Amino acid sequence: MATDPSDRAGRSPRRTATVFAAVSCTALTLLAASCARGEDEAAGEQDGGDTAAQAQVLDEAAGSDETCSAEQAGIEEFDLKDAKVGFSQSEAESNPFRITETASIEKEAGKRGVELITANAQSDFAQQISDVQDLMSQGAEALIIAPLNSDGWEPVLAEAERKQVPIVTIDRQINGDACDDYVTFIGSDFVEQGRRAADQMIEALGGKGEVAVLLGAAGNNVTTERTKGFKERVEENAPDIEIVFEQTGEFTREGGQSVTEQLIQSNPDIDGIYAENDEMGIGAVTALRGAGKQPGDVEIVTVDGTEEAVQLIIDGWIHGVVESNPRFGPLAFDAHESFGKGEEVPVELIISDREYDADNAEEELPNAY
Ligand code: GYE
Repeated sequence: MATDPSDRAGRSPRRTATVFAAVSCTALTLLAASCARGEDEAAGEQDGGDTAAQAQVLDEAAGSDETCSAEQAGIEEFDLKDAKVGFSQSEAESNPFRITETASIEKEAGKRGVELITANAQSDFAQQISDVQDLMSQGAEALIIAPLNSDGWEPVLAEAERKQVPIVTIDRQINGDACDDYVTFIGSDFVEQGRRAADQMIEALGGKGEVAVLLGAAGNNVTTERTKGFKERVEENAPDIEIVFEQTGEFTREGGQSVTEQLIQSNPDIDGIYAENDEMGIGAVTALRGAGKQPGDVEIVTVDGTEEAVQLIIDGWIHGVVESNPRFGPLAFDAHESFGKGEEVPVELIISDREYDADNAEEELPNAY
């Protein structure tokens, strides 16, 4: 595809995402998440893969029209099969989102016979920077990074450029120049997740009441965007819902619990809690239980889709959950494989997320993680 050499992230029509998906389905046969895979549906867990209902699915109408190729990025083409891949995980693997994400990357590397080296920064950003530098010193030729923070990546980006190591970021964004600094970002539309959480809250409260927001950790685009989408939608569609409390629970269960304990002190009659991930929502339920509240006294809406949160919908404690699917292995390796072959990869690959509520929680529980 002809691109303007002055524009390293060459523009191409929307169909690029479709091309990427088509390549994934035909050439790469390996568990392309973007395919309608009837034949895989039954296979599912048996071969260690995800069922069709669990796998990530690309939202082809979303994402960027820009693409990145090895040529545009100034990186030599490579065969992913022979490459050593480094994976840097951001947060501790106590959150099922992180456990499932790491397992998905490891499983996919195993399926493809690709050598994988990994590190976990345990929510310490300085640690993550040195983790990724270590992965490169250990010979990683391609990187998959789940960034803790969105800013502050300059030392890693400079070294990756010097060593010609392509970077695929998953689940949070690295702020930088697409194609110059990283090949692609794969993740959800977080503003849309916030809007959908707001829709659930508005429905749960009949459009009226006082709501608290348990914010995610600061310093990343996920928290900012989940907050923005939620607030905008409430403002637009539910003028009688007031957001009266906002505090970070750091995306952890303990954080969600302790912030909710404070919330109950200052606002004992709170009507709703929007927790920006399931772990904080589960912590909120523990706090509410401790305060003698009953299921349904406070309407809770969360984001992620963990088994425990979906079970809490069945138990009546959580009203609804917007999914954020962490099974990035297939798409992340597809992206590196295509890039290595010299193909154009969209600089943003947006996945579509499901939603859980009382109507489907029981039936969908097996798809939760
Ligand atoms: O929702 C949360 C985790 O970045 C999308 O981070 C991810 C979020 C996820 O702590 O559970």
